[in-house]
Amino acid sequence: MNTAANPELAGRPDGWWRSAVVYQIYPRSFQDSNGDGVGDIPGITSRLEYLAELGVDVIWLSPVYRSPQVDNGYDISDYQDVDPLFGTLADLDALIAAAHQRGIKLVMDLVVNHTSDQHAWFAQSRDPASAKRDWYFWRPARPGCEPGTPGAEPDDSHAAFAPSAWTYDPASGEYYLGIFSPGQPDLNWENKDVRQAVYAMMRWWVDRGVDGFRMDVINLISKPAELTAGGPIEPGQGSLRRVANGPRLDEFLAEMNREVGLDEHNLLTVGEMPGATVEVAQRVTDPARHELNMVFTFEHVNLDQVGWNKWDLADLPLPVLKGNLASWQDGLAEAGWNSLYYDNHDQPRAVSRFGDDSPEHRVDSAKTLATVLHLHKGTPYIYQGEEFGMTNAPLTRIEHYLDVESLNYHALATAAGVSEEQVLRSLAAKSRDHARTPVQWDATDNAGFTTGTPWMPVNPNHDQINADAARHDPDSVFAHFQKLIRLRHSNETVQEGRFQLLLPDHDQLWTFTRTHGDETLLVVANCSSEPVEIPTDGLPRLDGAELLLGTHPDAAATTLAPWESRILRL
Ligand code: TEU
Repeated sequence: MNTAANPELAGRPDGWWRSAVVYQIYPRSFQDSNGDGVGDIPGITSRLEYLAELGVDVIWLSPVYRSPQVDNGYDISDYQDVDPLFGTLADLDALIAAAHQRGIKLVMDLVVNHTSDQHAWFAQSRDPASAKRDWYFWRPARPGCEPGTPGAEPDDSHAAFAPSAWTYDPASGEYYLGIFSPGQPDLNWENKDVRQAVYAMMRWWVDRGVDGFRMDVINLISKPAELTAGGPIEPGQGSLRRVANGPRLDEFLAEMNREVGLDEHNLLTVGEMPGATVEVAQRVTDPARHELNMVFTFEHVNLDQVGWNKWDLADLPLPVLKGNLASWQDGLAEAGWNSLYYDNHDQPRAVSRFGDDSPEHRVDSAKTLATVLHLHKGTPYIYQGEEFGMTNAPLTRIEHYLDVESLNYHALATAAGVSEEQVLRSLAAKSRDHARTPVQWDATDNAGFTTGTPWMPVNPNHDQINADAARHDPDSVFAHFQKLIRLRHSNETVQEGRFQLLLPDHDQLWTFTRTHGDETLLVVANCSSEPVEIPTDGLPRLDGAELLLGTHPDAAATTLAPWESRILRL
């Protein structure tokens, strides 16, 4: 049941991930090594020195498995091979070894809520007589409807990236479930052979030396009774929310932990959980339950939308954002653990979204946003390019977009009569494509990303904003991230201190304390583009406080400059 002894495992002491900083790589956009315009694994290996210089402990590698790339690798057709687009298994082994040599761990993305429709399991499942039929969700047409005709889908659920969650298969006359897209059929976790096949695959990766798993939409694996009961489905308005946090979620996660030896081998485990509440996270991350180390909440990245529709834009007042993070800090204060992030491959760039990406304020706002996030309790995640303040891209026409989610939204919304202008406004604010422009390594034509034609154009601002410039500037966003990472590594209060939000209703200041033993740290951050007087009410006395890290030179001033932040020891 457990993995073979692996000498690499020696490097994972109990709870090591509590003081770690993780760096997410989206391989397609990180570094190309062979001139085909797509980032690849040898490209990542060639940049390890950069990551070591930044000081991160762990790489989370977005999917490099074999895939038809319907959703850029989140549709896997072979879990135990590397897609030729990204290199070979040998390249991946070499990356893991080279990372380990530098003391950097590597966590794989695990996408097991669904496979690709090109996976061998699904190919077999298309045959109603196959034992694999039950590995996916197959259902007849809606009673009284002609199979395959419009409106005959088993229910009205939309897929995240397609009009319907049900795809008709003419050969068997039935529909299969794919809550993301037709190319991503959902696995049936009720079937224990499915679960055992997933665990065996995970053990194979652990034996190969990986240090953990980031688990894609893992809170969707236990489907609601209306789906698992097997009979006809009540037609109704479907949403991702309905399939989240199902009845057997904790049971499946505990079983996976046991069968793969996740805790036994001190692997880092983080579950991506859209629709998870802090109560779900309390259960899942309670160490006594042996499920996962931490989860990615979506609450804070869904605050600038109306309801469940990310394209329906809403203003986000600072008290709402900081209050939400504080509620997770409080909720997981006793047991459990937080993950901390603003950015990933699905989100617009933090400095454009929560900061001010104008030339005047970009650097300071990127630094101050980082100060705030990295001083919360939990494991911080940095998304490639965030460490030197990459911004959203100037995507103004539908032709500029490549992502399946954006294109599907554009098609559906315009067909439903939403104006082109409004659709483009939503896309410009929220498209996942902002995160996926190539990393801006330098000021040359293709930003040092490729010698060929990049699969997605580089952001034209790479002449100003790039890693090379940031590394050579002691006042850069990059230098600030380095200091924040060093502070986390060296200071126990940053790692373990109790969090308390101060001035919760202040519209511009994000202030809180972290307390551990005798030490109290105070963070005061001006999250606005205007100067702000530091209030005397509601904050501890600042005289005599020691500045651990600040964004501006005059750290004694009683007025904070726009986007100025200070970390003080009281
Ligand atoms: O994302 C899960 C998820 O909920 C997203 O689809 C999210 O709703 C959307 O991106 C917000 O705009 C994960 C992966 O991170 C994402 O890249 C995949 O497309 C998705 O699962 C399916 O595997």
